[in-house]
Amino acid sequence: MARILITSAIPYINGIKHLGNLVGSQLPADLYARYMRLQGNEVMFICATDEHGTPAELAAMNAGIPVAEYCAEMHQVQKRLGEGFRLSFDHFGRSSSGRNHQLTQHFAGRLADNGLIREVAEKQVYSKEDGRFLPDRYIEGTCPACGYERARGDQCENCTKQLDPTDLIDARSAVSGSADLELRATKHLYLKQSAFRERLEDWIETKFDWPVLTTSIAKKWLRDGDGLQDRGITRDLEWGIPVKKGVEDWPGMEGKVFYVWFDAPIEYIAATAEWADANGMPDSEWHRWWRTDLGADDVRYVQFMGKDNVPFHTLSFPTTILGSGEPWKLVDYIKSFNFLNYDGGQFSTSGQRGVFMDQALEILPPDYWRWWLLSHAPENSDSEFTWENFSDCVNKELADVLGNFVNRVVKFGMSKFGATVPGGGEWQEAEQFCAQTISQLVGAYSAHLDNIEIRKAARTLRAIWSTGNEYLQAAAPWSAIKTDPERAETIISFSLNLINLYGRISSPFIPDASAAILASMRSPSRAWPASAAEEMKALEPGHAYDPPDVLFRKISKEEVSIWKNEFAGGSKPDPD
Ligand code: B3M
Ligand code: ZN
Repeated sequence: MARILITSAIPYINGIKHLGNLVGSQLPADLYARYMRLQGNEVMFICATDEHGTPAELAAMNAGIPVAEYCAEMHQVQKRLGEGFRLSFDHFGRSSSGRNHQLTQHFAGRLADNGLIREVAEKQVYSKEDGRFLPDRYIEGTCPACGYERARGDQCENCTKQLDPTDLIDARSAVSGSADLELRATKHLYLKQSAFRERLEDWIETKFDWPVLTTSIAKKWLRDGDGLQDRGITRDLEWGIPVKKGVEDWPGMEGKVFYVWFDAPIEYIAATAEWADANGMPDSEWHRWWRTDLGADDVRYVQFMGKDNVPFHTLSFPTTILGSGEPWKLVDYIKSFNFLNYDGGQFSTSGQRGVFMDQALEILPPDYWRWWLLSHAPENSDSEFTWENFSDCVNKELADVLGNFVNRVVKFGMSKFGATVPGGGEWQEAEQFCAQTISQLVGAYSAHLDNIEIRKAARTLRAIWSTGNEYLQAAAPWSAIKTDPERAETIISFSLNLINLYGRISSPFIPDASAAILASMRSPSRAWPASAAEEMKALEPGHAYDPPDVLFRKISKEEVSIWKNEFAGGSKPDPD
């Protein structure tokens, strides 16, 4: 069996994520991790919170609490919500961990030793009252283009114009409000990404099996003259990983921290070390996932992320890895996603437009969301959430097709034959045909999951469920029982086995309903069926089962109109 390392892009700490964020990395990564485990592979599934950078400091400032406290709290909140959606991480770490400090400083030291970091002298805004350099986002003033009075030093939120801090009229510190600002000379570290252009190009060229979305973004950045510029990897912030060369101080870099995008991907490695620490394991346990000289040479590493994160994972992070000159594991496959829109616009965190993870779980169980989101994953283009589409999908596919099948078969079976699988006679043409169709579909379903083609996998699973319904409708045990009770037994026995199969193969999409099905069928195994045809005889005559609770309820028109209103958001839609 194979060893699969899976990472999801690590969500920013500054607030609860919306469903668009969820379907862009964590949820599809979970689908894949669950499937790979069912297949009997050894899986390491890693995620974390991304805790550094100006957004974290600003969010803490708004909340009026120290940033370390804010991050600790929000980490717990995000961890709990992940559990609520049944995200089966082996570890959900924190980019502010000691492990990440140590590894980030280690990588920076290696890159410096290998001549891949240069120091650049710059002039930067310094606030005398705050006693610190201010990052661009910490400077506020009037936009020279539109007159908006709260424009930031990097961009005007009102007219979207990109700005330099010196463009602002009446510039002041966003920390203290002080206008006592001056330009001072300072130094920053730059990572010489450009030195890796050819190596990265050659590497991407070999990835002919990657999604076009991933390679097209990577190639665009490699081609564009300014795409692969050397990048500043230090910032003037208090919260972050102090700039050090390994364990040594870095002269001239006092008071500076690494740029959040430098340390965030390193957290994939650090979180695996955190996992080993949390379980009292030695370093060798995480090394065997990450160091090709220490056991990771047979690991397949798959990353999941939104399209906006692709350049950092195809160019910057590989530069860190390759530039270290050490045998760290490089990614083997990158699955990226377009954006999910919300009801005719965009999700907006600041405008509270759309459904956020906490709200979603307050109104419906996780399987409802998982099924809709995954079956509409924005793989080949952006996709859109509407309440009508969501409720239609849940009502038809989960309640009518899957839920109703289980319900009808169990109800009828229990009332006629009691709580055990009936005997019946030989399979007839209807069973042969259904079994054959389902075997083929399960094969296709499995192939789509292997290829991480999520919509195709969902479509095929839906077809597997429908095939059962069509079979039951045509076989009509409720008619057969009147003239040929043994025939009715055969049909119910076959159908109970179908239910059992559904429980086995549906769990990557809908883990709770699958667990409920398997528990009620007292299923002898939870693993992926080696052969679907064999599986259709797994529950033998006389095998006892229990009636499951209602698996899915329907969503009413009234609920749709209430929720539509409730989640429409207060302010104008803006992209974030
Ligand atoms: N936190 C951006 C995002 O959540 C960023 C991902 C980091 S992955 C190393 O989309
Ligand atoms: Zn403006």
